[in-house]
Amino acid sequence: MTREDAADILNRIALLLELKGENPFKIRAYKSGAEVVESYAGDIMQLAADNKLAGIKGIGDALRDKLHEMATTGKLEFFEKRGEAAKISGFGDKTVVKILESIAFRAEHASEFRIDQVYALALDILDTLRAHPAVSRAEVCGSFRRGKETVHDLDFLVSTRKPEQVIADFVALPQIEKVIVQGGTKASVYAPNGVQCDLRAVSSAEFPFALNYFTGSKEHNVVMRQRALDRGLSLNEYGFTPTEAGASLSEAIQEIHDERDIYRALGLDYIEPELRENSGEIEAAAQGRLPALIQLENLRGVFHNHTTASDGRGTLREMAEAARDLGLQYLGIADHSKSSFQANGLNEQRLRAQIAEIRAMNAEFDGHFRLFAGSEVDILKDGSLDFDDDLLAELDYCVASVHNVFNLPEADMTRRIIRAIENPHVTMLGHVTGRLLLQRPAYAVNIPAIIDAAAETGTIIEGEIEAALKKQRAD
Ligand code: DGT
Ligand code: CA
Ligand code: CA
Repeated sequence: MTREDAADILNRIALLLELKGENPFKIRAYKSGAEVVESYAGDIMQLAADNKLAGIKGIGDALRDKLHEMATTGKLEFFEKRGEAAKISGFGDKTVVKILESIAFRAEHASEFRIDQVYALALDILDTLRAHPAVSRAEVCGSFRRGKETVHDLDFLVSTRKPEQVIADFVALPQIEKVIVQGGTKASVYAPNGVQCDLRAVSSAEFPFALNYFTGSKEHNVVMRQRALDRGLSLNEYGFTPTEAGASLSEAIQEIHDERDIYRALGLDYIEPELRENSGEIEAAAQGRLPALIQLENLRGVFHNHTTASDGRGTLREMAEAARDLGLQYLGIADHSKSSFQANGLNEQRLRAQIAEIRAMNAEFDGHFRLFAGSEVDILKDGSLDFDDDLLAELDYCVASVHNVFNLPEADMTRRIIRAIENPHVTMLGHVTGRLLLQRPAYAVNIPAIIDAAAETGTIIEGEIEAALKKQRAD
């Protein structure tokens, strides 16, 4: 093996580590090792073979062993293993690039969690904190309380007169894997699934202010603080302090017992955490025109559901029973269509059989509950649909979704989707951006154009809109 070959392997390892989001020091060690191997004045491969690399600057112990292996065996097992996917077809191959891109995407989001992945843990720790004899109030704040789809960490807040005791008991909880830092009034720890949990302990008087501050968002806080200043109050996580201009307010601000009082003191209606993103909620609260949030009891049924006929986990009957147990009034069944073969999509014959099964089952429900027969029909590359109109007309509704050829240019993808929703049988557009939370990025699509087309054709759009628009604005 020549020194160029060896340097090349070290550089490739550095690239793979980079894509994987590894520790930058490690990456740099491989890169500078490659440089040394290329430029060293003596016969570095001979030195490596003879185990005489000690003392050469830029070549640490780990690299020394690897160079010895390469010089003596002509290969490096560590790299063969790591680079398997890359080696089979060589760099530049589309598949390998895709794999590496998805590794990089995952690495980029490695410290994020879907809210459902941390929900049970958060409530479990919260219950434990609330049961603590020295704790009077406890909440989970941050992005979790704002109901974001993904969170970086869990921010717990308690009010107590014995912060040190509560912190000590918190870090000793069985739900905690590792303590990162521990102080007199706060601690940061890791739970076994890798999610970081922060705890802050404050007094009862500070609690509403800390709750408001640590719920965020940061952008919401900035505007709240400015609004307070405009009224002669300085606002932070501990309380209101009158500025010179607000000296006359010192009595009024004694009466703050919960978050509502903070908003009231600033001339605002109470803003639900889910709305605190500085996206117009403060103006709306000032004018008394905040929207009412959807409550669980507003949910009467759902439409985008799969059964074991395609890639769902429950049978049709199990799904119907679960929906009735949840108190829903109806359930739409929309299994995949035939082009989604990876999801065991239904062909015409299987779909017709399912429609008949649904009609028969509905006869059992004596009017209190109803199944709707639908399909999640693939939008093909050109915007046509996976089933012809005759079959679509037999369905109660139709969800149209993109499941393949994600890499179209934006204009083509937009045209493709608009063509699909212009079909009068299409009731809803499924997952408009194609993203999988923390797994797959959104495809390129012109969301405002899709919204216009959907409004024109009376097509419902499934979720994701807020995230998609936010991304579009950021871009
Ligand atoms: P995350 O953890 O990235 O999912 O999102 P958050 O919102 O939970 O962020 P985190 O945990 O860093 O902080 C919790 C809250 O604390 C945040 O929503 C607002 C507040 N906060 C944190 N840092 C700052 C800051 O620099 N300025 C202001 N005004 N508020 C902050
Ligand atoms: Ca957080
Ligand atoms: Ca935090």
